[in-house]
Amino acid sequence: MNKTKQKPNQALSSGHRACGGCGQIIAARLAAEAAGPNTIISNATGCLEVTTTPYPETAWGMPWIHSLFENASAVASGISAGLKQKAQDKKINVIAQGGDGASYDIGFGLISGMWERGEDILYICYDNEAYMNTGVQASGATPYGAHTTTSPSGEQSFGSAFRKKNMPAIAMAHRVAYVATASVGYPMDIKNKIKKALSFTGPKYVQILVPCVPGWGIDPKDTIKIGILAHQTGLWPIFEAEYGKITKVMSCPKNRPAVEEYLKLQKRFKHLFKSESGQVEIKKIQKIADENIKNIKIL
Ligand SMILES: Cc1ncc(C[n+]2csc(CCOP(=O)(O)OP(=O)(O)O)c2C)c(N)n1
Ligand SMILES: [Mg+2]
Repeated sequence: MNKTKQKPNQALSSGHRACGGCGQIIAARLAAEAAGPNTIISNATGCLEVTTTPYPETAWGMPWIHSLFENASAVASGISAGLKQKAQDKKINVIAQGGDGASYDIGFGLISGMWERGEDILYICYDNEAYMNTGVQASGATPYGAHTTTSPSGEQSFGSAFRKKNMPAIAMAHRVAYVATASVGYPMDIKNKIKKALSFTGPKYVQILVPCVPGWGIDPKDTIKIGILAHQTGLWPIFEAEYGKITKVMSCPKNRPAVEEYLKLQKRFKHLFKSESGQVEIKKIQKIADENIKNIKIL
């Protein structure tokens, strides 16, 4: 255990229990730093909560609350209402955050309600594409072909048979003031987008792709590289939208790397490289990347 005392004003300090190379903890620190000290965070249950707040310790240097897996957005709504009641001069940012399971699945209804009510809250989804904290079960964000413990690869299966749900598009359909996607592969982009999001009044949604070392079966040194490849291949489009309309897109290189370059670094896709029928599945994944590029007009 790291017994170093937390430095004052450190948004998210070292000494937490996240894995070496964890994409989520890197992204969460960048987001907390960008938000600054006048911020209250409501965190869903998940790896981020478990690794940063083993009772009675905390790695957070700012007001932070955890209640349940599903209700980070409802707790944030309560905080926001309380702040309004106090009518203070200082602007306090309210952030609700959680993993993809908390955001795409179990907390989805409460997030949708928060957006409908136009709450002045930034929701951040740290998307590691499965329920990692409880042992890598598939979520609505799990991509096609990925092996998880509930979509195992084997003789009868090539991993997840379902495509990743398009949550940023769902946020846009709610006419959320600002929607952005980001990847831990581009750290400064995360900081800029969090700052920009907080400059809007009303609901904001930022989804950050965060590779998970044990869940994706990756080398910890490859987290950033994989975060970049997700974008460059076209599998993870990075863009911004305001009030339901796309305003900015991060362009991909002219010669996009093939999806194999991304897939081959991850054990969750290794079954696809073992047979000819696996190659057919890889072609389907390439098609998903090509469709993303076409739909979002990245090039
Ligand atoms: C109502 C309820 N159901 C299930 C759980 C068990 N549970 C805690 S965290 C978690 C998975 C979290 O997954 P995700 O939101 O993607 O975050 P990650 O751990 O991947 O960062 C589950 C299933 C719970 N705490 N509460
Ligand atoms: Mg997850």
